[in-house]
Amino acid sequence: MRARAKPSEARTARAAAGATYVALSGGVGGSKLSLGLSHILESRLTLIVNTGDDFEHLGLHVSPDIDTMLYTLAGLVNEETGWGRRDETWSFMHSIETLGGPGWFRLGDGDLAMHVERSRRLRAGETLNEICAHFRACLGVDADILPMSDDPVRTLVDTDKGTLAFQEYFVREQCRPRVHAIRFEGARNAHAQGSALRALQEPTLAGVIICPSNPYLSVDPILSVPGIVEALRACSAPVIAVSPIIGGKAVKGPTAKIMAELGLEANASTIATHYSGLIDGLVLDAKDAHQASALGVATRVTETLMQILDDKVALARECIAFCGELRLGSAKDRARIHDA
Ligand code: FO1
Repeated sequence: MRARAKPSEARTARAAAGATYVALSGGVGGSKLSLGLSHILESRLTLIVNTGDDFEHLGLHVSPDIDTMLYTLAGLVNEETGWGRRDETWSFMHSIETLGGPGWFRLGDGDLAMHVERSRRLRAGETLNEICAHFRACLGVDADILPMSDDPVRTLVDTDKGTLAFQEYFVREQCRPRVHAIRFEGARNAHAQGSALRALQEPTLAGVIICPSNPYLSVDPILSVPGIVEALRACSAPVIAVSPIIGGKAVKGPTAKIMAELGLEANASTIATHYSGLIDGLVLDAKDAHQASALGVATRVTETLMQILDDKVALARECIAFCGELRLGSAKDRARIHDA
């Protein structure tokens, strides 16, 4: 458990203004819980989203995790893939492949508009965050969606096939190469999103939730931006994480495979160790209940598999309740220390 102070003014502010929450998220997995949270919290939710997967493709700036979040919260996402738009058409991809262009990264016709417009605005001098706020307003999304930084941070994967940019590893190579290390180029000189740091300092902040995104590929890039870890450690509210591992497996994606390749056991204990010093609590799946007492951090056991909207909202409720329990616990601890 991390050490931090929780001033009583924070409790008063939360009660008066309505509790706010911050969530850290990558793409598909994290956006599911974010959707559940947004159903309950609406504009009281701020999402700090990974941009380590961003890249330039066909001359366009593509921000996959931001777009997955926008589409998911706007009700536009392709439910089958978890990314891209539903009811998409693919004329552009067919045409570009006919011309001998790259077909490995699929940009649907509707989705293409997002990348063209984002790239046009970036060239005109707008920041990634300003553009994201504009798209959010256009799509009617209440929750605040913040790129972790406006500066370029790029996830690089060192593999047995050499160093690959994230999308080369993830999409082009289908996560097949063996991973030796993961790096975040540009992180050291990046500035954390100012509004993200402010959201973490709000006296109304009632909890921070690290979504069940891949800790190594999707959450670590956010944590690599200077100032984010410090703000999490200093914030007055509990920080919790939801384990992305259920019964030794990842729901989707390469989390368990990467853990094995990095010499780590794919279980809740490894996740707790990964986030140790940062989190006050870990949410585990019922399948992993037997591990709960040995993790050295407060735990909440529940169903974490999110298949339908009800599952996403139910897990979001559990996270919010867990944050409440941890706030209460620390208030009691303080009272005990005070009484002693
Ligand atoms: N994922 C794929 O597996 N194949 C694709 O062709 C692909 C295209 C794509 C286009 C836009 C976008 O916003 C996301 C896209 N994704 C694709 C998903 C993306 O690569 C990953 O989900 C994230 O980067 C990992 O969080």
